Amino acid sequence: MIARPVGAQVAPQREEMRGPIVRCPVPVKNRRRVLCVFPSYVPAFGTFQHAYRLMYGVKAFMPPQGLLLIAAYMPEGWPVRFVDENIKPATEADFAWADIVLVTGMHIQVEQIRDIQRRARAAGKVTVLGGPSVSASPEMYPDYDYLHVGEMGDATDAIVASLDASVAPPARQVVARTSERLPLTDFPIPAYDRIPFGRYLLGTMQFSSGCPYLCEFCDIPGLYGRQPRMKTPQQIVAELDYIFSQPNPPSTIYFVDDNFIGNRKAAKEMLPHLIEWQKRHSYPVMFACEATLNIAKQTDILELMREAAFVGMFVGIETPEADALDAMRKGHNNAVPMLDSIRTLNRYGIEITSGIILGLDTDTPDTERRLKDFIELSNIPMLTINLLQALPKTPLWDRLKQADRLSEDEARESNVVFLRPYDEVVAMWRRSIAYANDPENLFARFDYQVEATYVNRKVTPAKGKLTFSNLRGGLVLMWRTLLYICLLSDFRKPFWRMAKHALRRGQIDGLLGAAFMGYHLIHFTREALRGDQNASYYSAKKRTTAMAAVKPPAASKAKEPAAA
Ligand code: B12
Ligand code: SF4
Repeated sequence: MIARPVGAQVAPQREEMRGPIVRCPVPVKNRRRVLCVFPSYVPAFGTFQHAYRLMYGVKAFMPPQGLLLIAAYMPEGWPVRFVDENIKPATEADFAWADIVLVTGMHIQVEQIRDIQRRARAAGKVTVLGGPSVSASPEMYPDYDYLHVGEMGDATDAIVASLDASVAPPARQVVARTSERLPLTDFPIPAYDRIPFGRYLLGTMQFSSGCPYLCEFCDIPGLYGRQPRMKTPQQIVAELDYIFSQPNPPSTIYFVDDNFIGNRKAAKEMLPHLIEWQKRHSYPVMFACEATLNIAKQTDILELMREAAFVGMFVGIETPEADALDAMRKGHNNAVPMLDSIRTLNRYGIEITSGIILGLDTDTPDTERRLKDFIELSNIPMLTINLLQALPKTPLWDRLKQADRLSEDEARESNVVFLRPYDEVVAMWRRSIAYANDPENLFARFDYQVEATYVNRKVTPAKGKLTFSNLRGGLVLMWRTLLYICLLSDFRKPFWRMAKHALRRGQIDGLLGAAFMGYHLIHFTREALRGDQNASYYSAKKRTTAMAAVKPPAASKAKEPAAA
């Protein structure tokens, strides 16, 4: 998409803002052209595909931090091209240009990851795969030439050294495992100059890596460690400066850390720097993050987050049932009564998005009713309700394997053999998403947020956001909301009810957020209920729509995977 040697065509002042450039320290002798390709997402509750039509130019959810970091880390003089296939597929010309093809991705993107390898191989290029999927399960990718297992570190340097020596595909697959991680304090500023921010719904940044907890189903502690490692506040400020020196910088930035308060002290020390930066620039951006629900006990941190303009948080609530939380080793969600925690977060202007898992061993015939009660009482507008899936290298996987409860049947929605009958569990999932995303229920919960959350947000100066791209984006979103929701949709009535309330209270940001989230959730749920989407976005079940976002170039059509 963007073909320029690292740093060469960046305006001088932008390059200065990037500060001292950290790169791979391996001394290289050759010039290698590097093509970074990010695979397309599988449509999910949390990727907002349907809502893009309401927005100006948006084609993808968030820029991929991991691959942007790797792009920035490449040795000086190695030109980098960056393609996010959610925006535009890598073309034959891209593959022909490259000496090396770097790919990343999650398990759910497995088909797309393999497809990129096939296209690169057809062009005769050497392929390298890193990221969370291969780090957890290298055996899933026998066809890649190099596998990078783990975070950036000694394995990355070893691969760079090999590629400098030769770009011929090695006779046997090379698996490089990071044993010494590069400290986050030594991370380069991700290659934000390679991406068209205007095509993304949100921007991304990373402050920390790792999570101290050990929830049974989660592979984060195994992949990223239990001792959270942090960037310095100065790095964060420098990244913000760099992002805001790019064309069309984002109006919301999502911190990709698994748990923003993995190290509370560090978060508390960093936040004043964010606030100071926001004040200095008249608050051009809002923030969102992921954190554990026990953040509700840290009201000093929440106050700082409010002041820094944090407006959204993804919280892995997983289940409202206390015994189920204990069983999955997520007892920390019970630290404060759940509904109190949610209200506390709302009081600081933070709207919660909640992950929910069905199909747990602790589920009973009462689980569905309890979930619906929880949805009604918590008034959380957006819930990503998924079926339990066992990820490789998790305690859950080990337990189920021992009990012979892992299924390889690709026709199923999950690889877990549930304790309750499979059809009942899937039917419960269907009824639950239908209930949660019924337009009346959904917009009633957004309506509740107007008083409970939106009015509690910091009132920030309009000046910081008055840019041409923000104005254009806002006007287009308003116009398309009017057209596609207020006039053409069958859910215009409940939407209008909420919209009038929000307008009366001057909560335009909240209103527009509800419009695009609601639009996606309602449409996505209808597709899921028709059977076009599956219940566990981790599962291997063949999806008809998964590959629709990427149309490979005509000549390589023959290489589309069977799932397409
Ligand atoms: C942000 C995020 C998202 C974003 C994606 C944004 C994006 N464009 O990347 C969104 C919200 C879309 C998302 C959705 C989902 N996500 Co998610 N997500 C994350 C999260 C929190 C942060 C990702 C990130 O930026 N990390 C920071 C970067 C720096 O880390 P990294 O990517 O691992 O990169 C490092 C190394 O891996 C390596 N590296 C990475 N790429 C490459 C490439 C090469 C060539 C090399 C050499 C090295 C290398 O270097 C980097 C620096 O150390 C992670 C958790 C996590 N800690 O990473 C989960 C995570 C990636 N998601 C996960 C899951 C399961 C999902 C969902 C399936 C959840 C769901 N049930 O709906 C959906 C699926 C989306 C879809 N339908 O396609 C899992 C993946 C499990 C796995 N092993 O594959 C993770 C690990 C969390 C978890 N355990 O639950 N997610
Ligand atoms: S708190 Fe979240 S990131 Fe940490 S182990 Fe549990 S599920 Fe994983």
